[in-house]
Amino acid sequence: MAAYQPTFSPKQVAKALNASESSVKRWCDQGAIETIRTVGGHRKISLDAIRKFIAATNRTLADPTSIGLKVTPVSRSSELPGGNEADQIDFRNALADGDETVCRRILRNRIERTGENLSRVADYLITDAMHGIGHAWDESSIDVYQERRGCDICLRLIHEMRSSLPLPNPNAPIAFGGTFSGDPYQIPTALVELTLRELGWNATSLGCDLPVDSFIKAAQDYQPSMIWLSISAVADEPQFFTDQNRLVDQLPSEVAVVLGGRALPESGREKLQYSAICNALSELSDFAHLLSASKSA
Ligand code: B12
Repeated sequence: MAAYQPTFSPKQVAKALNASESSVKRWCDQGAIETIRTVGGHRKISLDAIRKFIAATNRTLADPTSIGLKVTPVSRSSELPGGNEADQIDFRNALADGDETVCRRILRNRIERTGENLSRVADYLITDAMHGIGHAWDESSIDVYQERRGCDICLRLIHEMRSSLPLPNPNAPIAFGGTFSGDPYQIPTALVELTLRELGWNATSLGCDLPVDSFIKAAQDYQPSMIWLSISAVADEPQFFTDQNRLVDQLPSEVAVVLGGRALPESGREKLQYSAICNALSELSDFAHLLSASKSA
């Protein structure tokens, strides 16, 4: 049996959306809001239908209490640190509150308004917010569940952006990457994939926690022009250096190896083999452009 769903009248929904009752009725009749008809022919709207309408139209619930929703108290003991622009502040707060709809709306609006590329907007909002959440977690001003929930929301948003891109051209250069064993950080490698896809690369993030042998096997299967390694956690530095060298030793010399990430060891970099170290997604874009240009020259 389907779970019980409370339903609301167009008048209640109008109040919640800060719209007129006649607009809500029109949206119902046009099919923009899924509507249930009672035996007496009255329109009834489920919570699910309201959620779908809000997500599809980038609206917000101006008055959630009018449909019986509690306004979740923001359990933060201080503001999240980060960028100062209104979009960044709103996105950070919505992410900490687990408000996926608002996060999605801010992200989409920014893409539309600025015309900036997806990975730039993602970096601007998502990276900033996750850094802020990390800081707040460290200061115990937000809970672990809020960080985990924020992470999942970001991954879904990145996935949606990736899905909105056209499929790579069959002749597109191939790239793959991920993180080594012991590195559970999913967002950075997903952002690298998005960045390269947007540049027209056939890029695949293989995810996290991959044994070096799996990287080597993937290199044989993919025959890539580029491999990226995202480094957010290094449990055992000597082992990391050994694994990184073992991987590169197995690659044909024309494969570019790109390293990046907050935990890339500062010292001992001369022991690593790489084509580029990128501190930011914009640096990766520049490098990928150079690489494509040199291949087609
Ligand atoms: C989410 C999170 C986790 C999650 C990750 C889950 C997941 N599914 O991904 C989990 C739960 C695993 C986790 C665990 C831990 N975490 Co944690 N975590 C974070 C948090 C809040 C966000 C990470 C993130 O996604 N950031 C967003 C990404 C996009 O930002 P980024 O990493 O800076 O990446 C950018 C660049 O570095 C670059 N980049 C990255 N990789 C690459 C690769 C290439 C090729 C290129 C070009 C660029 C590039 O581009 C990215 C976009 O700009 C950070 C806070 C922070 N500052 O990031 C803490 C943070 C990293 N965690 C921290 C800690 C302490 C831990 C734990 C030790 C906690 C514990 N006691 O268990 C464990 C350690 C886990 C381990 N095995 O190492 C600390 C690390 C402190 C330190 N000095 O190292 C941080 C900084 C929080 C804090 N402020 O204290 N964590």
